[in-house]
Amino acid sequence: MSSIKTNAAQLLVSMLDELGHLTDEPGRLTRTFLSPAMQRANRLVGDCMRAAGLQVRVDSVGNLIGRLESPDPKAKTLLLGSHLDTVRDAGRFDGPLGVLLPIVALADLKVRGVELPFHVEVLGFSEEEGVRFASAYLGSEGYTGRLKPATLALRDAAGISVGEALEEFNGGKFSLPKPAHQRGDLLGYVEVHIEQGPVLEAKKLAVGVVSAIAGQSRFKLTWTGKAGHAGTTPMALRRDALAGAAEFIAGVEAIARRMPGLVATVGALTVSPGAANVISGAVVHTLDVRHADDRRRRSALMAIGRLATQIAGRRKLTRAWQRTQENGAVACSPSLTARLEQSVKVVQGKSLSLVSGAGHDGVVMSTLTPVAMLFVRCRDGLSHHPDEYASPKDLAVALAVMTDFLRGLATDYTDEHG
Ligand code: HGY
Ligand code: MN
Ligand code: MN
Repeated sequence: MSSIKTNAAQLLVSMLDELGHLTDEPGRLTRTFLSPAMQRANRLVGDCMRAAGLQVRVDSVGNLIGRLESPDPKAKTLLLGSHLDTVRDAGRFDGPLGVLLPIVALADLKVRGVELPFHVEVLGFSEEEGVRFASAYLGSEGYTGRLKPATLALRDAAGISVGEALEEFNGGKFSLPKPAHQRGDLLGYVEVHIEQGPVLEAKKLAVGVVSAIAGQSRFKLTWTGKAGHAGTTPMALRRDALAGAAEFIAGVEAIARRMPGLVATVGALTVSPGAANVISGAVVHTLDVRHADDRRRRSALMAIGRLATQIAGRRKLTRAWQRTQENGAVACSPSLTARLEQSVKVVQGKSLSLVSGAGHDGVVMSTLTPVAMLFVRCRDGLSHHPDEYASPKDLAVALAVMTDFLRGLATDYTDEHG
């Protein structure tokens, strides 16, 4: 690896480390939509973008956008990026890697005197994980003009709606944004992301390319029974919301275990009134269901719906479903991916194509332009955890792939556009 590459990788590692300290929750890494830590992250990464020669702005949905203009004002634009928000108690790579790596790669090309014939925008999306409002992709939906009025009504734990949060962020008024670009102006969107799975590690590869991103459905379920005295209410007379939810959650897991390729998760649950000696009257929990094949995901959702109806009937509970997210599986662009694959082969000798079980901003960006993703090996496939880790050596490989990809795309572009 050339010395610039190693220095560049070391610079990337130090930027990731520094960004990894910007949190809303002391003692662990948590950055959520429009939070103070997110705004500090935008300032820090914005400074890195400026240092690399990019013009920096923040849009009305809180996305950080760094633009590097080509000498040709009529040139198309290549989009690179990922998200700057995190899950709760997160690792420092999921998201930020895909924002910081392109910045370092562009700075590296600048040091080498390489000027790209197309414009480049590096995007730091303001909300991909869906932690604060249980609805993911608010940033990329804003950037692509796909933020829906219904999304503005979603409320966080403090009862603040998306719309109110955006009004406050924009000095009192907010209107749904239009797409940041027209489809014809774009070359595509490329996202670098840790794999968040075990495949690259098992294959002893530093990087791989993504063929498709699994579809996902997310819900908020509310079970309502009847609170009562834990000591005096006979078991046969109870309408215990928590017992019903627990039976449902175990049933969902059994359905997922039976269907290959299906994953289903209940990650957050609240009980009310929430006292040791009170039978729970209401439970609210999330449900996240994913599969690479939309038909299989939908048939799993039917089975899960039937299970809920059966449990609610037998236990005399009511249940309400609120769908907070629905994304079909997305195939990555064959041509952009082939270009990326070529660079992987140049740097790593061989490539590997894999499906992403995790969702990514590429799902939403695919509605505006062709997408491609580069996956980077992460230790034990661990993510959404503070021990998430990608080695400097693998980051150097990913950086070399990105710079080779940009140069290769520049050659293709010049051949095509003169
Ligand atoms: O949940 C996901 O798949 C991603 O990490 N947002
Ligand atoms: Mn994530
Ligand atoms: Mn991510």
